[in-house]
Amino acid sequence: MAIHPPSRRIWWNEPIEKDEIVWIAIAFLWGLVMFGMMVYWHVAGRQNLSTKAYRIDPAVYEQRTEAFAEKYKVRDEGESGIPVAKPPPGADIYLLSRLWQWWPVLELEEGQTYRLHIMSTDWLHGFSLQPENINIQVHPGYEHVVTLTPTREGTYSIICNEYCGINHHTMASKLYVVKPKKG
Ligand SMILES: [Cu+2]
Repeated sequence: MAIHPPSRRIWWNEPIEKDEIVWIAIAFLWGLVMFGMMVYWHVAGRQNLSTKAYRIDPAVYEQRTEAFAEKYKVRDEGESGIPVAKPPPGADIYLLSRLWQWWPVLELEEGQTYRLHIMSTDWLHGFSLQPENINIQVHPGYEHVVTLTPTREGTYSIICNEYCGINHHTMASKLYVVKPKKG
């Protein structure tokens, strides 16, 4: 209770001021603009991906990823010992996220198109490709599929950008993009 109650008890029951109407209209119109921008960026933006997602049993996905890594393994990654898979151009490629790693490491060829599958087998993780700033929220139980064409050779970093527990900060990996071999 205020120290001095308003003199008119029903103080709010009066016409809205013109200024207030103007501000409400501006905010509403801006909201519509931003809503339209979501659609616009989805089509014309460079970061909002058109991903597809399918429900899948994590155990099945794990098996597929293991078979994929075994088939295309070219070496082991230095410190972590995670296999590096180098699939042929056009292949379906599999990446698995779990506490606290990305598995396997991928090596792709510049200018080739791949279908990238990503799934988490435990919690929510965030696929973030740096320094490109491509982000995909990785939900457990859903296989996310993105068509991807790396355009520049180099070593990219994959980090987890959804907090997923005590070792979240260690959940980092690499993506290698190499020039196609001639001949
Ligand atoms: Cu994570």
